[in-house]
Parts: sequence; structure tokens; C-alpha cells
Amino acid sequence: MSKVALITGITGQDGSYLADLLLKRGYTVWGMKRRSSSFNTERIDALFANDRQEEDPRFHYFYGDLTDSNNIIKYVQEIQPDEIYNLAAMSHVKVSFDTPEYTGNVDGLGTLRMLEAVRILGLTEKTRIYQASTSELYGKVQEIPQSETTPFYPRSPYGVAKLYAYWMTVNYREAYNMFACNGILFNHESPVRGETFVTRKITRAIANISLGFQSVLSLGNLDAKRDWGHAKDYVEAMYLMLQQDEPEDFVIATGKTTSIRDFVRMAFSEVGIDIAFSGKGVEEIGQIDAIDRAKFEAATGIEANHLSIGQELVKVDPFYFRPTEVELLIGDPTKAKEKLGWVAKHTLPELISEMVACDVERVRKNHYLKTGGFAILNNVEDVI
Ligand code: NAP
Ligand code: G4F
Repeated sequence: MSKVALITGITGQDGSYLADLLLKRGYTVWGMKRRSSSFNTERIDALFANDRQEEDPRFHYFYGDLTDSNNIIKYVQEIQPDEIYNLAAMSHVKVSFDTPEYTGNVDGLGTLRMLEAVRILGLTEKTRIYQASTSELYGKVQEIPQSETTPFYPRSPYGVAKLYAYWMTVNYREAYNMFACNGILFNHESPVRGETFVTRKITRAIANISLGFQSVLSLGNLDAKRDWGHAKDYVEAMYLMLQQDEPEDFVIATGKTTSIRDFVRMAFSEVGIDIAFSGKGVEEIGQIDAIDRAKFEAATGIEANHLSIGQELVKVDPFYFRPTEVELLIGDPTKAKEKLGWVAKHTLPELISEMVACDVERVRKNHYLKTGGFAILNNVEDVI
């Protein structure tokens, strides 16, 4: 009998990678999908398409929402999952300042609703739960690097909501003997990362600027530092946590940290552009310092005629500042290595290279679909 997994947040970055991983391991996978006025299954469409070829499809979804207890109870009862991966969340830290109550409802109470569904339905012995906890719990960090024993100090409505979910997960484990784990995951990215998170915003902008569809990349705090890994590696850790003999919480991180400014530099260098930063605070700008024209052409398929030394490509816009910021995150993944045998396989340069290449390809494809050819891109003045 194949194991049955229920994934909330199936249409998100992690949900799509995890569904792929579990299907490859022989699971039947059920995903909770929100109703949307436009298509929101782009990240998982390929999984459906493949599965339809098979006689016994193992990939299913149902409409649901973490704010709807009845919906959750109904489907947990029907599906009788062996494993639940609770990945659904209002996951954008800055947006959580605009929607604090909603964020609390989904990210905090939503987790409680899932734990309660399992308890009420008498599934505490059968169903294992993974809760998507976060390095945002550390916020104003109390220790460097951050480990499973570092005290929390969240700095956003998102972080505070996730703190509630973290402790509910611990409490249900202790109170009802449930197999419930927190994965305290540090930032993880991929070519399907949401477009408004900083890494993807940067790699998309580089593709658009390179191909002549955008003139400047506007960012907020360039000094913040993050411990960035690849989502593909991180969903493997989620799976491993639920295969252990005992439920425990784990930090999942690379152990390295990089500033937003350095990420920008590294990502532009993928298309042969060296960026030099000058100025301070909101006056800081990033200009082209050098162009490796052969590298640019190899990466983009066009000549760099529309770019010149000294051109301003990066600026700071205070709109992207947060009322309270998390300045530094760097995780200590020792426990995950020792107990799960997990280590990050992808390096940051590899991740950046993959993200930039995918975004360049995407922009080229979209442009091709619209115009039927690339010729126009060599005359970029027309399309900027
Ligand atoms: P994501 O791409 O933003 O995906 C979030 C998912 O949650 C989407 O499928 C979204 O649906 C769904 N969702 C949002 N509100 C919902 C609701 N009320 N009911 C049901 N579904 C809802 O996030 P991610 O990067 O994959 O992250 C997955 C989880 O890990 C999140 O809980 C996040 O907070 C946490 N986390 C992420 C990171 C990271 O660096 N990526 C690090 C630590 C923790 P739509 O597609 O319809 O919007
Ligand atoms: O990419 P971000 O929006 O990710 P953030 O806030 O670290 O949150 C992500 O990682 C968490 C794990 O630590 C997850 F729990 C959470 O769900 C999410 O996936 O911002 C990263 C940093 C911040 O310091 C931000 O201020 O980049 C800085 N930043 C600078 N300019 C920007 C921008 N962030 C965004 N989104 N957009 C900017 O223009």
C-alpha cells in the first residue's frame, strides 16, 4: 500500500517540489488548493499532466482554505492521510504588516485547525504532521548562528503568527502524543520562487533588463543578510523529518549568509555585468562597472548594445523597507546533519545561476510568443 500525504500550500514553491518528491517515492498525494479567479496551478500542472497518463492516478487536489475548519475536517476524514505537510501560509513578511489579522488567522490559527482536525478525528496515532516553521522566528537574533535552542524574537506579524503555530505544534506533540514536527527552515529559493521575494525579484529584473524590458531594479534594505538554500534540498528535509522514529524540531539551513547587495552582484555577473555600488542609504545606487560582452551574449542570446558603463541599474526605494527588519539570519544545521543525514546539496552560486538562466529563458519565450521572433530585441530602444 502506498502512503498517503496531504499537502496544504500545494500550489506554492515548496508544495510543488514536495509533491514531485513524494510522487517519485510512490506516495498518493492530495493537495489543498485555494479557489482563485485566475489559474494558480502553474507550478504543479506538469505533475497532473504526467499522472493522467497512468491508470491509477496518484495526484489529486481538493478546494480548501486554512481558515475553514469544516473543510479541513471533511478532507482529513476522507483522505485519512499518513502524513500532513502544512505548508499553506500568507508567506510574505512585508505583506503581513498590511494584513496582520488575516496572517494570524491563516498562519497561526490555520495550523491549530489542522492539528485539531487530526485530534478530533482520532488520527493521532496514524497521521504525522510537518509544520512549516521559519527562521523568521529568530527575528532580532539572540545568537549567531541560530540553532534549535536559540530563543525566538519575531519581528513581524508573520513571524508572530508562525511563533503561535510553532508552539501549538510542540504543545499537541506533548499533550496528545502526536507525531508533529517543526521544520525551522531558513530562506530557500528556486526558479519557481514567488516573484515578489527578493531573490526572484532580482533574477526576473536581470532577465528583463538584459532583454530590454526594464530599465532599473528598485529594492529596499540592501544590508540585510540571509542564509539562502535551494527549495529542492529543503523539501527533502521535510520528508526526512516525518520518517524518524521520534518527532523532533530541526533547523534546516546552509550555515552561510549573504547580503542582498552581494546577491545582486552575483546575479548580474551571471549575464556578464559587473555592478558597482556607491552612495549611502536611500541614495545608494548600483551602476554598470564593466560588461563582459561575450558572456552577456552567451547568456541572453542578444548583444549588449543597449547597456553602457556607468548606467544605473539598481536603486533604493524606501517603499520596500519594513517597519521592523530582520537584519541577519544564519542557521546551524548540525542537528539535521547528525540525525537526518541532511546537508544542502546546492551552493548559492549554483542556485543563482539556475534562477537567472530560467528567468532569461522565460522572458525570451514570452517575448517570442508575443512577437513571433527575437529580431526586435536587437533594437531594444523600441521596447524599453
Ligand atoms: P508560497 O510559495 O508563498 O506558497 C504558499 C502556499 O500557501 C500557496 O500554495 C498558497 O496558495 C497557499 N495559501 C496561502 N493562503 C492560504 C490559505 N488561506 N488557505 C490555503 N492555502 C493558502 O510559500 P513557500 O515559499 O512555498 O513556503 C511554504 C511554507 O513554508 C509557508 O508556510 C512559508 O511560510 C514557509 N516557509 C518558507 C520559507 C522559504 O524561504 N520559502 C522559509 C521558511 C518557512 P496560492 O497559490 O493560492 O496563493
Ligand atoms: O525575500 P524576502 O521577502 O524574504 P524574507 O522576508 O526573508 O521571508 C522569506 O523567508 C522566510 C524565512 O526566513 C520565510 F519564512 C518567509 O515566508 C519568506 O519566504 O526578503 C529578504 C530580505 C529582507 O530583509 C528584505 O527587507 O530582502 C530584503 N529586501 C530588500 N529589498 C527585499 C527587497 N525584500 C523584498 N521582498 N523585496 C524587495 O524589494
